[in-house]
Amino acid sequence: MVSSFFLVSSCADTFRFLPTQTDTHTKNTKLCTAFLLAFLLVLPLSTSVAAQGKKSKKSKGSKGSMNSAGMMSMKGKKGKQTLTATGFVKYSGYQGFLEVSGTVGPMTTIGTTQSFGYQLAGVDNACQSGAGSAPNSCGIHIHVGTSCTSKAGAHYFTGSVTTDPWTSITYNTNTIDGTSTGTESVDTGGSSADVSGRTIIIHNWLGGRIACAILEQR
Ligand SMILES: [Cu+2]
Repeated sequence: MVSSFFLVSSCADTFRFLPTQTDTHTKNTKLCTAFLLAFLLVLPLSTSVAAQGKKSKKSKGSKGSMNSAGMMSMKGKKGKQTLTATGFVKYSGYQGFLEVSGTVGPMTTIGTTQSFGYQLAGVDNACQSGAGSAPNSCGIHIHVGTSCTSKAGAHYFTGSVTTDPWTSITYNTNTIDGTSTGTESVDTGGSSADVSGRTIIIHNWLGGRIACAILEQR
């Protein structure tokens, strides 16, 4: 490129002598005119080729990222639906004083196993060392029901899971402030779509149902 510009500038010099043309000058001028024309033709061509090269590289890159982004959003919708239950209300018909608040989730599903953390407040202080001997004592479960204004029905499990996987899923209360945090993994036999919209039920130490919230994608 540098040598081309050098040639162009030396050609320009030959044009300076145009008024006093000699044979050599005429020859040089013709050669230079041809060269300049060729140079002027080649320069825009080469720059446009280079620009096209850049363009195609760019479009390839953006196509790739669009594809991977598309796949990620598909994954988000299909395989890894994340559910959360929050805004707990007293279980329908529960007359006790316990008012549970907090969150169960994010809940993710791999295969038919739901994994989730929970951060709760206002749970039963009697659950400080975990569950007692009563059925569902200090339990934290998905139930089949889909509303917190009516009864939630039985524990949720389906398909290849034929015995209740929820009987051992319990919380421990921190007696200082009545909170409870933890993580659980439960094979319910169902997909994330199967558990979406169902109820999360919190039980007290006696096994009674005290609080309810709906599992939703938020
Ligand atoms: Cu339950």
